[in-house]
Amino acid sequence: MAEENSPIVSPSAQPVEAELQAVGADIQPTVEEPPVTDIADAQPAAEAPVIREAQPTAEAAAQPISKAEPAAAVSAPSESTLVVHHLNNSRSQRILWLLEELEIPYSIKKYERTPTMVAPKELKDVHPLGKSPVITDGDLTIAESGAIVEYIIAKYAKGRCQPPDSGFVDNLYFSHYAEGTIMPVLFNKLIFTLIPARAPFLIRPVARVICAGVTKTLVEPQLRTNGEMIEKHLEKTNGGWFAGGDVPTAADFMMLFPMEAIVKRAPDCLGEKSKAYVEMIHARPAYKRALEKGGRYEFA
Ligand SMILES: N[C@@H](CCC(=O)N[C@@H](CS)C(=O)NCC(=O)O)C(=O)O
Repeated sequence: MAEENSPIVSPSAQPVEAELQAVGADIQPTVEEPPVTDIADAQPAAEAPVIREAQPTAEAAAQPISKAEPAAAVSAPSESTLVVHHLNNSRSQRILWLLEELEIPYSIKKYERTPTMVAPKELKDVHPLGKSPVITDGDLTIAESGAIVEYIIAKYAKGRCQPPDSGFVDNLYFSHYAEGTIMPVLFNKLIFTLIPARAPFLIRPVARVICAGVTKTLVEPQLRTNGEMIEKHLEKTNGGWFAGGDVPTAADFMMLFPMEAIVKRAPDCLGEKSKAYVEMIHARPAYKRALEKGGRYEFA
């Protein structure tokens, strides 16, 4: 895909602040600064999706998971070993939503972004990259939201959150696509918004013009192409879950965050079905509980 050849893809695993320091930019926050909530490591684009015909209805999508399968046989909260290391305004909202859907006991340890919007250094005590989400479960520490979602579903969902056979590949594809392709595009958008705001004062107007040009000619077209693909897929699932079944699966827990970010940051790049999908999830009691527990979150 286009990203592979794009000069704007950042391969760095560093936080935005470090990246900007590396290019000699002033990293003091300014009033123009958007929240750094969609930091992603830029990755090569994923393969084209295999989109299959799937038949769920939006009505089915509104069903609580516990109706589809018996609730997980997990004991009282006090006995839970699962801790979500949660950074405000971040992808770890995905994990809270998943846990609330499954009604699994867990506790949250909260971390607040610093004034420069990166994660506080305490997160590095949990995992060397210092990013969120991270979970601990007994002796285990697991980072990377896709890995966390798969771990929780495999270990605690007791057969729930599974795609129908017909949606196996869609679930696989969109679970990986979320961090592998669409988040890097959003990251690029964020970077080109931040650079002018943090450039030395004298070159700021020039940086603004250059970055606006790159965003318009390179980043937004990619966002639009991705938005169209997502929309076409959701047309096939009739506005229901990504894997086409009656319950959300890993793909949904992964896809919501980038879709929320596009709704907020580039709404023109997402179609009506996609926006309705985000609203449908926002209306779910489990999602609302996750929001209450997680605290400040700009994308809902
Ligand atoms: N691909 C990783 C990305 C993790 C990530 O970049 N998290 C962001 C929050 S959305 C973060 O911790 N940012 C703070 C920082 O980079 O300092 C995942 O899906 O877990």
